[in-house]
Amino acid sequence: MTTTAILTDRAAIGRCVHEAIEAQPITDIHTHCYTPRFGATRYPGAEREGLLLWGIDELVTYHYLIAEVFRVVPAMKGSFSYEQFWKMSRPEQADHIWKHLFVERTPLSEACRGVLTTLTRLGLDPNEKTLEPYRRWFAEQNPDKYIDRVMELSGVDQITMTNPVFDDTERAMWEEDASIGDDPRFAAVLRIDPLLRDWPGAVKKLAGWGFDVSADFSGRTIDEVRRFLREWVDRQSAVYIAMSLPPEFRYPDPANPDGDRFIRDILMPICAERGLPWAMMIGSKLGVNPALGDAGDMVGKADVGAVVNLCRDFPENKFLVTMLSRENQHELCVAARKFGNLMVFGCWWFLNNPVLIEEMTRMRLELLGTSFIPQHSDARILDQLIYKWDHSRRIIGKVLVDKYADLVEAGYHVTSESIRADVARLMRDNFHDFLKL
Ligand code: RAT
Ligand code: ZN
Repeated sequence: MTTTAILTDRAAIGRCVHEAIEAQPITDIHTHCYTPRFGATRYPGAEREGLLLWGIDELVTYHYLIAEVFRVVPAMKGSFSYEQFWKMSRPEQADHIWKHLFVERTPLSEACRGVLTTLTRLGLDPNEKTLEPYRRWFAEQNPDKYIDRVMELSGVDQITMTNPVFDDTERAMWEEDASIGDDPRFAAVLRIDPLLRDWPGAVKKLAGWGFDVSADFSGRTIDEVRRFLREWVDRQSAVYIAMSLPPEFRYPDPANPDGDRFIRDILMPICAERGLPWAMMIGSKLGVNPALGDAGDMVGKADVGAVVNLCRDFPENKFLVTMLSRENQHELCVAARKFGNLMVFGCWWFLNNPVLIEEMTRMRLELLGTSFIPQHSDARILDQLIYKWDHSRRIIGKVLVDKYADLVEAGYHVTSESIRADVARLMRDNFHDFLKL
């Protein structure tokens, strides 16, 4: 096939899209994976000795699967309790989940299927009745080299971390040695949820860290919180600043003048000064079932109007936005048609299922052309990059084939060159270009 070949039939388009999407390196714009210097899970034994989670026990105890196991072994009076589960060691939890979700039942859910895809792509048989054979295999891997293998299998060229500065363990690691984030395979992101989710609590912490701040914004508060953000953006070499926000998030918000003030007088000026996007992940209701830990969060419909107001009122700022509710997706796409400083990204968390990825990708292509970022992995466990991208790539490819076939029918000359350029935009370039704006 020459680079300028005009593709006229669906089969040729299918082959070309498939080749392009397999060959295209992906920049994963939101994960919870870490450089090995943050410490990693250790095998045998699956002890957590740091923040980089990987291997079979972590894969099987992913919080999406913890939620699912409590559906089939519910925590009801007289039977298995949440406390019992949390008292188990990680390998015991993994054995419990494997038995109930993978051996005694067919692992049909997307989170279950993900473990199977990952094992298969690693060259392992996903039909084992116990986890021991996998544990032996993972015990032979070196986490640092294993990162390369996972990146090669998933086709990811850069993993974007999430670096919550209000997390005491992680903050201490950065303070001890800021070069901990230096690894060309990774980029850092400054995550600051408490500054909007709990302003008084965040101020208390900042005061404890030596910043001259007050919850009522008096005195030097504005300058000092700006100094805090600058210091951390620099320490982490952060590529954007991120927050997960509740469905109730509004801007402006007459009920939350502190939030408005923080955004207007602190966050927006710092992001503009440093040329950094504000990534807003909106629609997570935390801890509706606190007993489930990380698995206990819920989705709620959010207000796209808040994003519209921000994009209009701060034209010098850039906004990377994803929303958790399916019901918000259409309105968010329409908002993106109005503002070049709004980049819609990913199918977040409960939307990271084939049926919804397909629907959202189709809708975004129809409303936005290729000017969006179709997916991020949200991998919490390194190995998940393999399945999250394997599954998403296939769906994005399928939707693209349909769209190119429609163009052929409309008389347009679709070429292999333009397909490769579109795929590059979607899977990598749109993100980097947006950072450079
Ligand atoms: O998808 C997830 O694993 C969630 O628990 C969250 O991490 C979410 O993606 C977030 O970044 O807050
Ligand atoms: Zn996340």
